[in-house]
Amino acid sequence: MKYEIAWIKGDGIGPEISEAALKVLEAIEKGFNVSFDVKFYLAGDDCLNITGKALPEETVEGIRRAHATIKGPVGETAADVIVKLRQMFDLYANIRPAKNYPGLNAIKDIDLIIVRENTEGLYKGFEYEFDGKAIGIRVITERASRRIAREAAKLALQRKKKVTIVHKANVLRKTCGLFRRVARDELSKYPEIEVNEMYVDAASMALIRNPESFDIILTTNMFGDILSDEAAQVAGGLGMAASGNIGEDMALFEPVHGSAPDIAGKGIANPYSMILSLKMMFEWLANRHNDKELLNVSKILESKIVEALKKGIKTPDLGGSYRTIDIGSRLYDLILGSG
Ligand code: GGG
Repeated sequence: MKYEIAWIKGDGIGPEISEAALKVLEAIEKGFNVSFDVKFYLAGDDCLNITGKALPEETVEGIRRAHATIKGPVGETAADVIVKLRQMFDLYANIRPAKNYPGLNAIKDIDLIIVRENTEGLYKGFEYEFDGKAIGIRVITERASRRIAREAAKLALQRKKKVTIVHKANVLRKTCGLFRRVARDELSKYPEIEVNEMYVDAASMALIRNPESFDIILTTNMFGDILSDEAAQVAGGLGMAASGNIGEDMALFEPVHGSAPDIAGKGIANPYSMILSLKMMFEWLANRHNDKELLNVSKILESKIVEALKKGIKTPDLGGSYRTIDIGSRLYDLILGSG
């Protein structure tokens, strides 16, 4: 089967890390019996400057048509691009793994997944300003809380069977109160899963103090956004952090980080976040289309990343001296067995 992939390079370092990831995709198509039709679309700050729109209709339609989407980081237009796409396509589960890979300066052992509700909370976009006041409305619904809890349970069952619900229900009594209540109710349907809960402030401390105590963190939109940067740093750096925005039958994969304008164009950005996003996409497509070859490819790609890291094939943020595109080229060689 040929998979149509919508690809948005994005802003800042997005085009550079895309080039490296595309090199990896090229090797995979050469080395395995899998095939992709990549179609490029614009979105983000540069797109806004060029076309007058941060998220043009053509991009939205391209994403709708594709089997899956890969998106690079965007800058100041995140609310008009990624936050909008999540709501538009109901990509309700933001799956953000944080785990140690060899050769990184990890703070501590970590192997967890943040399961972030992706369509509501403070990111719903209900913000108003008037008379010297700014007001934001936090929306938490039973429907969205229940389905994200179900997603957390699904993942926990494949792992250590432990879910930590992260909230701030002692202060945000109604919104976090509902999230906690519904998440607990949904998770109670899975007696084999150990469920506990933590306030978000305590969780942010525990992520540094004893990150190995977490398996699945289930949380609301903004808390998940913040905690996933922290977890990525514990694992060795934001440049390794990939994520999936998953809906019923659509998915978009992207690095967790932003567009890093300070290093854009210098050829030193870390593309592993984008390459690991590819790996997550392969896994999702494989499961969805029962494609054993692609599932195998996702495992092989991860093993090649591990091999590359062990060989010191790293960008400066990880203590290496490789350039962005060289990571793609070296992985290309490793995948095709000539590295
Ligand atoms: N600090 C990481 C970063 O800038 N991420 C991009 C971002 O803000 N994305 C919005 C989101 O994931 O909700």
